[in-house]
Amino acid sequence: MAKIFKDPSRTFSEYLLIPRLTRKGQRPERVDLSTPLSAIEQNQLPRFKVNIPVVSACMQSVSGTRLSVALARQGGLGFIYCSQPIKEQVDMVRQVKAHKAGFVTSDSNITEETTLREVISLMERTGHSTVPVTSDGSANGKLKGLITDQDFWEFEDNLDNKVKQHMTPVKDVIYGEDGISLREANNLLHRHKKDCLPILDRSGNLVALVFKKDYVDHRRHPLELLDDSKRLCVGAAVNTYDFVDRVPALISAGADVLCFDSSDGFNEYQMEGLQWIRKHFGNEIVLGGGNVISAEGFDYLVNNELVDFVKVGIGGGSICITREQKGIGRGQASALLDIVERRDAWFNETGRYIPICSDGGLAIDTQIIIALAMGADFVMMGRYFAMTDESPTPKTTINGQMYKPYWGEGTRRARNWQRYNEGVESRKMMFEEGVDAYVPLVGPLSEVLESTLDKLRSTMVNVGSDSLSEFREQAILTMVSEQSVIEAGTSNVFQFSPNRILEPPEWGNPG
Ligand code: MZP
Repeated sequence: MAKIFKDPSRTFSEYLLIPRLTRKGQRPERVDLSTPLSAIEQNQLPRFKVNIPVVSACMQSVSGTRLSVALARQGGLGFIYCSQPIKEQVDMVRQVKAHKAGFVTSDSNITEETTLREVISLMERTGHSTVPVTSDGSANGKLKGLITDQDFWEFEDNLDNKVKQHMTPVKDVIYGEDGISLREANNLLHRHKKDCLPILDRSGNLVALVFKKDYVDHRRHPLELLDDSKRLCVGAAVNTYDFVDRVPALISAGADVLCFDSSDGFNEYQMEGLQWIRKHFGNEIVLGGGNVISAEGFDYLVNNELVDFVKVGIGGGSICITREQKGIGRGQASALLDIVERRDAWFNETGRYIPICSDGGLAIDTQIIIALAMGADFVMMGRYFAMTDESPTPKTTINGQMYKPYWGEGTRRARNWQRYNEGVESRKMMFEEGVDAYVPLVGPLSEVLESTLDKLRSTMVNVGSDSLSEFREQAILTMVSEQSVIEAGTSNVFQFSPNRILEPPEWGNPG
């Protein structure tokens, strides 16, 4: 007869944290949010840590180069998706590793013949207020000038005017020479009171741009995740079809962490992949497995000490319909609690600590906090990052509001058939497990993340914790009743919020 778990499937929203003693001197800004991604042997340090407990989902509409760079700059890790040809994934990994902090390759470029109308539409699409003008409209063409949103008046100037009539010509542009250090570039910006400094090679070709806002951002966010050579760190997803070719290519491109991207990782194909990677690349490469939702699934993945971390979650993702389509899945809180308990027992038995990643379904900041309190070492999110400026999809206006497309890896659009046909030769998709949707645009990743992490640090202080491991050990949670959920919101008051476009629960809280 089928076994039935005694407890129903629970979600994070059904729990609240109880404050513990806050000691004098404990301050949110002193809280350490670093957390391991690699397995820890007894009395040893982890081989790889992130500086904040947040990674981005291995998804086409989430983890491109720009988002991975932005997230690593905040101390987290982007996982470049594997639902693309090996060469394209490798190029993305290379681009993140090649990213020279502060030196940005211009991604919106025009020629002198471009009209103001086209410039305005480009600025709206990209959010950039300064655009380089090059001879051929490419990122590395000969610089002809710079145009900013201060150089024309949208409602006064003729929008058919050409850029050359309004731009600052190159002879008047303050620029840096290729090879200049970031410190020297920032000094030039400071001395000349500029917001943007183009870097030119000897022939006057554009090499990169340096922005004042990046300097400010760096000073405000000193947690950048860097490897030993001071390059940004990046993760990459792999699948069970082509790991023999994909893994060596990703490792030689410099990927710092690899992770199997599978909706159900409790299977022999993934085990074969894990064994192959360890056999050919040894124990140094940081390697994640998953997804699983039971202690049994966890045991299977960790048994022969192949994986560094285990991803937990099936069916909780915001774009996921696996539970409706196939009847498999489990409330994320129940899955996480079950696996964390097994992980802790495993640690006591073997001395090996396996970090756990709670993947998917985190719609509001409090759910991230509860997941970490329940024992997750870090969380993986898709929707949260899809909503930011840096996600790879274009901004779209619907009824006057800005949105971004966001689709699951189990949609026809993603064509990520490997993930949903584990080990099956045919890549024909029988049915979809995800939806194709839109999410509201919330702005720069750094701002959204800062707000989330401020709340996390503040809660940790309420619980008397200076680090995430203390937070897990000290957390006491209570389940909430329906009535107490009503009590948790404001009650019997009228709130006027003119800036609020959509109220929860339609979209949830982005940050
Ligand atoms: P969320 O943060 O948007 O709620 O969930 C992101 C997670 O959903 C991903 O990390 C992945 O585990 C899962 N996912 C991605 N695509 C699908 C799908 O098409 C999916 N069903 O479930």
